[in-house]
Order: sequence, then C-alpha cells, then structure tokens
Amino acid sequence: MNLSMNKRVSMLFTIAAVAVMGATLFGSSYTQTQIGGQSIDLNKMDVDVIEKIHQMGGLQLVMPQAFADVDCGSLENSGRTVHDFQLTGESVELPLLGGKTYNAMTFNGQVPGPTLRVTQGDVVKMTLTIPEGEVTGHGNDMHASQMSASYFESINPGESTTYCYIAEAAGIFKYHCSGVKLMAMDQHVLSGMYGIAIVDPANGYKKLMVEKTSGSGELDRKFYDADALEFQLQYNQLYLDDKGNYNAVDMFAHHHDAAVVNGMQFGYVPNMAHNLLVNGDVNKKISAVLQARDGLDLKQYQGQLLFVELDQHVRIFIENQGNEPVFFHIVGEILDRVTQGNRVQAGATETWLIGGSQGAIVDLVFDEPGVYAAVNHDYAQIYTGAVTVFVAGDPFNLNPVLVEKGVIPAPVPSYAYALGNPSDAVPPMGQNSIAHPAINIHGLYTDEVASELQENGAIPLWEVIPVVAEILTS
Ligand SMILES: [Cu+2]
Repeated sequence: MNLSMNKRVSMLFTIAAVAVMGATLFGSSYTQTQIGGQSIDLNKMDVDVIEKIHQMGGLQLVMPQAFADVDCGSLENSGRTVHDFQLTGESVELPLLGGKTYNAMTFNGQVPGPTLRVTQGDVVKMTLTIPEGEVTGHGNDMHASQMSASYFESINPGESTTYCYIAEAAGIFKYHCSGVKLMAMDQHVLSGMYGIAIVDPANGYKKLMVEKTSGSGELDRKFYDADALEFQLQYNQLYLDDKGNYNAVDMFAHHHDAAVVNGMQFGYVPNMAHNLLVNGDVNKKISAVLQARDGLDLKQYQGQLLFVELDQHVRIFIENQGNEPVFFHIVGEILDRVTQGNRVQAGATETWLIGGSQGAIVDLVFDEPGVYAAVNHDYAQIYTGAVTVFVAGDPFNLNPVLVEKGVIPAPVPSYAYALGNPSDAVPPMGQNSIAHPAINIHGLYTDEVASELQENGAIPLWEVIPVVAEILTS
C-alpha cells in the first residue's frame, strides 16, 4: 500500500520536475503559465517533453480516447441530428468596469463564447479556427464530449480542426480552451475562453413541483409545466496586472481582481433606462451603490436587469467557469429545484454549492413582485461583482403610466415586454423553452458581435431610451 502510494507521489514529482525543466530550457513568450513561480515557455516547449508527460499520465485530464477514434463521416451519416458548431480563437481588448481594458482571449469575439444547445443523442461537429495573425495557438475541450483534450492538441494561427462526438449525457457542460498542448490553460480560460453546451434530456425536462401550505396544516402541491423562461449565468474571476494582462501569481494565490458573471463585473444592475422608468429622470439613480454601469455611451456594456413574470416557471443554467466555489443564492427566494446532469439533487433549498468546472440547473418560481439579487454568497465575490438582479412582475407599478403614455398597448406581466432581457443571459431556445418577449443587446462583446445581434433583431436600448424619454416626459 505504502509503497504504491510513494511510487505515485514520486511519479508526480517527476512530472513536475520535467515540466519545470522544460520551462527553464526555453525562454518566455506570449503564452505562459507558472509552476512554483517558474515561468514556462509553452509555444516552444519540446514536443518530446509533452509526450513524456503524456506517457506518464501526468496531464491526462479525462478518461483517455473515449471518442478519439470516431470519425466525423460515420457520425454525420448516422441519422442523428448534427449540429455544426463553429468557434474562432481571437485575442481582443475588452472593457473592464471603470473604463480600463484588458487583454481578453475569446471564442468568437465574446466572453463567454456562444452557447451550444443540443438534445441528448445529437451529434456535435465542432470546428475550431485560429485566424492568421492571432498571437497564440488555442485548443478546445468540451466537457460534453467525453473525449480527451490531449487528442485535440492545439491549433496554430492560420489552421482549423474539426472533431465530432455524440452528446450522450444530458445537462450543462463547460467548454474551454485547452491552451497550447494543454498548457497555459489557466491564462486562456481565465482571460475569457470558455462557454457552455446545454444538452437537453432526450425526453425533455420535468414538470416543476412547488409545495405550498394551505394554512390548515395541509400541503398543497402546485405543478408547473416543463416549459420555462430560461437564463444562463456563468461565473468566473479575473486575475490581472495593472496593464490588463493575466497575472498568474494572483491566480496561484487565489487573489482575484474581479468576480464576473457572463464575463462582466456587476453586469446586471440598473441603468439610465431604469432611472427613467422608475424615477422619471435618466439621471436620478435608483441605487447609488449598485449603479456601476450607468450611461447610454456604455452601449452593450451598460447594466441590464433580468425580467420575469410572477408565478412563471424560470430555469437558470449555471456554470462555474472559475477558480473559486459558487454558493448560488437568490436573496429573497428559495431554489425550488436543483438538477445536475439530469438527476434532481435538491428541492426547496436556500443555496447550492457549485464547484469549479461544475454546472447546475436551478428551477424556481417568483411568487411576489420585487427585486431579487442572485449572488455568489461568498462576500469576496459579491463585493467584487457576482451580483445579478432579477425583477419579478411590476413592483414599481409602471403599467398604468406606460399604457397611458403609449409605450406599451396594454398592461404587461414583466418589464421584458418593454425593455427585453439581456442577450448574453438568454440561452438559445430548446425543446422546453418559453420565448422571451424581446432581447436587448448586452454582453462582453466586440462591436462586431453587437452589430450582428442588432441585425438579428436584438434591441440597442441606448438608441431606444432617448426616444422613450421624450415620450414619457412630453
Ligand atoms: Cu486559447
């Protein structure tokens, strides 16, 4: 027993030593990671060293080669539905809260990358393209695939690679850049190269049961249809130096600089549009503390709120993309159901713990009109950005005014009918999705991505609000 334990420990030491040796042999370049304070050059790292590590099993992150031998041709003609999922690895500058920018790495010019949505049993055909002129190679690891990331290796600038797999398991799954030959993954993922795949259960989602007391000591079970209004929330941290570059020293120390939800710090907080509707004046703030993204000039980066109806089945797909646990909690609500994979884990729970690279599906119904903050209930995360504000029903009694002024033709069950829900918080439609009344453009997107969304019908609220202001104040 002891002997084999020692053997395993000493093998780990050997792997670490080989990795560090590889590091010290070669200089530094753009793609870097740090092990024990040593800076490693990964672009030029000897392939033999990597091969040795592989042979020793040191960096093998999942069961090896589960689908490695499956060729796309046979899967494409298997009669299953095939999803063509195109990703591009792009390093771009993106804004931080407060006006600074950072050197982000993205899939398709957005953080998180586009959400893939399929049904259990479908075939995913994923192509990763690295444009000519991109500063580093990238890889891809889709946790829905049960395929070793080492098989995929890394794609160099000017190249493109495709792989196919069957999405066998239902649930929410991370995908992320696997760095350059599995290394510098920390830098690439924590700089923005992550996203999710939602694999809907083959037989659809289940009805939601919520228990209520009748007052006479009896329990009243209320059932909601499986169809739900859906949102996606992805948690992460930023570790940056003051030039906006990735800071591995901070990462190893677990000293994050910002907590982000869908890539943004405090991304879902009130803005000028809400000032106008609630206070009748774009400049009269609703919340002095939370209103960190206030200003029409911020365009897709201004704060937006998530709007839901009362007594509506709401489903939230949550993924912890980061380096710290997520204690998912909604202030003022109880999570009616928590599902992981397609197994129910809890009912009527106050908070749910989601570890790194783990997902959860939360189903709930908001009963009372009001403002509810979904948080990572770790105070270091809350106060650095992990706050997402839901507004249920019409807590500000705006319907009469909006109807009278002609902004909406009739009273509406949520403000989404007037303002839409933020595009980055809304996943693609699945088999049990309720369509959002409207979508506004919001997210850590490049301007190109934002204009594409506008062409597809998403509302640029920064253009609409001045018009609405005129109507409301006339
Ligand atoms: Cu990458």
